[in-house]
Amino acid sequence: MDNSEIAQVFEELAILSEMKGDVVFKVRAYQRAARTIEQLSLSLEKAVSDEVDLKTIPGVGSAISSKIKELVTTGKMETYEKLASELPPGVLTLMNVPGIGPKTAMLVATELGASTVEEMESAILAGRLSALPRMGEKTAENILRHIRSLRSKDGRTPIGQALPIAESIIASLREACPDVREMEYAGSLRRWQETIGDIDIMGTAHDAQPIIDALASLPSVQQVLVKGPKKTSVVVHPGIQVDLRIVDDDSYGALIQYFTGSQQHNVRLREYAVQRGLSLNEYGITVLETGTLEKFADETSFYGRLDLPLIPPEVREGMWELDIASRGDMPYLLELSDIRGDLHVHSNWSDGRDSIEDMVGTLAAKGYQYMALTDHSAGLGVANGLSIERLRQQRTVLDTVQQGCPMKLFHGSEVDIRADGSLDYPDDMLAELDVVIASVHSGLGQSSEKMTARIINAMHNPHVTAIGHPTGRLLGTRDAVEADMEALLQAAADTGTAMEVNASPWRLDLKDTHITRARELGVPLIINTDSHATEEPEAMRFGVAIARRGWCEPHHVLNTMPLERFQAFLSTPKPQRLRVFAGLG
Ligand code: DGT
Ligand code: CA
Ligand code: CA
Ligand code: ZN
Repeated sequence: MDNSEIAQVFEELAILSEMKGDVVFKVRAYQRAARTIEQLSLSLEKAVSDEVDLKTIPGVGSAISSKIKELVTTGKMETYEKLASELPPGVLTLMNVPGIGPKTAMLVATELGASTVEEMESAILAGRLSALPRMGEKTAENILRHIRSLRSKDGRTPIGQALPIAESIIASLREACPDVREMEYAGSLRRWQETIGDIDIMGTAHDAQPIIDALASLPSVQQVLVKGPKKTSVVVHPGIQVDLRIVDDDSYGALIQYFTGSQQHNVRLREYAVQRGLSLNEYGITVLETGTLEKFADETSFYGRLDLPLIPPEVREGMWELDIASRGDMPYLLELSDIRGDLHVHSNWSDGRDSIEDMVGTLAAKGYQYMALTDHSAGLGVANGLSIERLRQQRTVLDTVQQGCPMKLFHGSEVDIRADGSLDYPDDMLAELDVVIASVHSGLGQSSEKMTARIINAMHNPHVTAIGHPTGRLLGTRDAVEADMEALLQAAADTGTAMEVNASPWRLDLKDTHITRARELGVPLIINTDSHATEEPEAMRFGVAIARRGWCEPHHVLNTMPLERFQAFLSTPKPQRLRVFAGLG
């Protein structure tokens, strides 16, 4: 147990003791001990084993000294355990809400029986808090406001918003504290879940305090919720909670593993470990027989200790990943570097912001072998869709851009699937195009029967390469259309139509579970960014991650094909082109 862990225990002891209603000097003594221990340069563990008199340390009297000895030698502290067991469960959790001090947390836990923030919220909404003495309507409202400010509208933030925030925080902390060694985001963000409850950041450094301080003083921080010696929680603009933890290098593997979760994955992994006589926690792996705690500097060695390969974070959902990994069957999941092209790209010829030249330049710089320019069809008269005349004109422009461009440029269109299932360009026009992405953009409220038939009808068109953003959802803004996904995927397999994984983080459409099913049915998947500006091709990483969550390997994804094979795929008539996709012809 290192000094910071000991300090943490005293920090919590102070809170518990205050809740219990202990005399103030006792509470202060624990707080002071926590701070002193954190600053200490000598290791308390070593000091105890060398029988150094701890009372020589400023702020450490005989009571604190014996508590430290107890903690270091037994790993436990009776006073702490006793206090924690006397107090209602969850009181420390409730204090994560700003404005909730120890007294209120106790009151809420005992009088309202709430042990989680959610339970507290429902109790307040039911008017049970304002009914308590010394509380009242105003306090209740304030607490509710604080709970809400901890969350965004529906309680979760789309990954497209959360990820850049996390990345910029990490970059700022690294810049402010050159002492930072490892630092990365964990939790749902590292698993690339489509929405994020809060941002968890883990790191290692010789000295945690400057990093904790640096986070608190970032301009985007609205509120500091908790500030301990090794961890802190803050709220950053626009109301997203960030939890930061710093440990020593040799514990990082266990830490990042624990806080990457998912909780369900960790529960399963713990069961798996116990069967092997091992117990897991955020500090390491304990051999049950001897009580020895083994530490792990990285996740590979952590999983390795359990005779498992490193399980990719994207599939740590407590589903079947442990069975697969323990059988030695963990597949190589698709990576960003496997992607060879982007086949849904707009320019300022329709509703894009940037020119064809700029979009092509950006994609070529990524090292892609091919791309498809797919501006909108004219149909709705919105999005500045291209008339047949302009579409043909665009082709000649693209031919010119192709000169001297190292990347193959396919001419395509994102053609609208009309309400009746017909397409927005006649077949002879579609036949002139290399790539046709067919998408639904209007009449989104149709019944499931109508919508399913409408999309399947488009799949039967021999020129339709893929269905674009198949469910039409916008994360947190617009629900998916009603449609029978199983029927759509089956029809895609039957007709040889690809299904798009739209990588825009506001769409992620198809989503992970659909991707799994599509893969099982042999439906070709195609990961596109639907870019409308030169910064958007960057979104490919979201598409790849969501495909990894669906256990995609490169051979499940069309645009991992080298150019020649992709061209062979396009030039083979549907549905026989599936044989090219399957590597059979
Ligand atoms: P979120 O923030 O709701 O999007 O989801 P997560 O997965 O990021 O959850 P979070 O931030 O509460 O905790 C991060 C990880 O830490 C979580 O995936 C697993 C681990 N963890 C946290 N609390 C517990 C716990 O009480 N039990 C277990 N087994 N794991 C926990
Ligand atoms: Ca989280
Ligand atoms: Ca968290
Ligand atoms: Zn579209």
